[in-house]
Parts: sequence; structure tokens; C-alpha cells
Amino acid sequence: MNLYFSPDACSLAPHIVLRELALPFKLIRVDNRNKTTADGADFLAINPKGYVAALELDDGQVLTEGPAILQYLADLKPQAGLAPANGSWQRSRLQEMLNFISSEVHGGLGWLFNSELPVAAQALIRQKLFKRLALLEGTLQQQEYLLGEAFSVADAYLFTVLRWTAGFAIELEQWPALSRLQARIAQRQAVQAALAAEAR
Ligand SMILES: N[C@@H](CCC(=O)N[C@@H](CS)C(=O)NCC(=O)O)C(=O)O
Repeated sequence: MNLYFSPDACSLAPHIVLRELALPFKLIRVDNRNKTTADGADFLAINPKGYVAALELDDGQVLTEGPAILQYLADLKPQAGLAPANGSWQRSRLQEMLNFISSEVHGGLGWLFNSELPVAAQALIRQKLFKRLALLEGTLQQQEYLLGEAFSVADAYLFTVLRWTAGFAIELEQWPALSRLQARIAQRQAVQAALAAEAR
């Protein structure tokens, strides 16, 4: 498998999961500005959407969209418990959470990267995002991880997008449980290995 990634982008979540599962993979860096890969290929020919993450399987098929990639990977090693069994009620809960992170947190923070966004729009986006983070804070005050007491692919995804808050002067400490989750996940060996590999 090949994982197309950009350092510190949302592709960090599947990267962490690949390492958590100890699956064999090749990491291929994408220059998101000119849409070329580190080995000189046209990234748009690999993923016409032009964004990471993209997972290329050994048979050449390419899977995109973080929540789909995360679940695909978790299902390759169900015994690792990074996603509840397909078809179960708890799996629907995972999908609910992945969708929430994708549209409400990733989506919200994603807008803030746009330097042309008017200040008033930025303020509205921040206000909405903070409401979403407060909801997650409520969940995490009751349990260690997003789905309960065990780490799942949803935690890898939330960890990845919350790392961006620092760049927008959003102090995560105002949500103590979220901040604790972030610190706990940062300790994981797979997370540290993924961050080190992306920094190379
Ligand atoms: N809907 C996609 C969004 C992926 C996405 O936002 N990728 C960003 C990095 S976090 C990117 O590569 N953006 C470059 C671009 O859109 O040109 C997903 O959830 O995987």
C-alpha cells in the first residue's frame, strides 16, 4: 500500500493508523501546491480530487476520504480493535463520530487556513467550531476516548485536526478533557513514529 501524504495534514490520521496496525506501507509525500509527488508523478493522475490523504492499494485502486480510509485500514486487522465490527451499532457510533470530526471540526478548522477569509467570517467559524469542541469536551469528561475506554481511529483523526489549533492561537487548554486526550495520544509510539517520519 502507498499512503500519499503532506506533512501535518489530515493524512496524518491514516498514517498513525497504519503504524498502530503495523501494516506494511510506503509513504509518498505530495507537494500540495503544485500537485506533484516526491517521486515526480502527477498527483492529480493518482487522485483527481487533488488532496491528501489517498491510499493506493496493491492492486492499483485508490481510496480517498479520511473516514473511509480509516475504516478500511481498521478492518484489515479487526483484532486490533481500532474500529467496532462492521454492521454493529457501535460501528454506526464510530461513523457518527468520524462524520462529526470531518464536517464540524476538520471542516471548520480547514476554513481558517484560508488567509483571504474576512475577519467577520473567521469569527463566525471560530464561534461554531468552539461549540463543537465543547460537545466533544462533554463526551470526554465522561470517558477516556471518543468511543469509550479504548483508542480508536476516531481518536487518531481528532488528534490530527486538533494539532492545527495551535496555528490559529486557539488554546486547547480551555477544554481540559480534550487537551488531556491530545496529550495522551501524543505519547503513543505510533504517533511519535508517524510525526518523526513526516518531519524527515
Ligand atoms: N474530504 C477530504 C478532505 C481532505 C483535505 O482537506 N485534505 C487537505 C489536507 S488536510 C489537502 O490536501 N488540501 C489540498 C487541496 O485541497 O488542494 C477528506 O476528508 O479526506
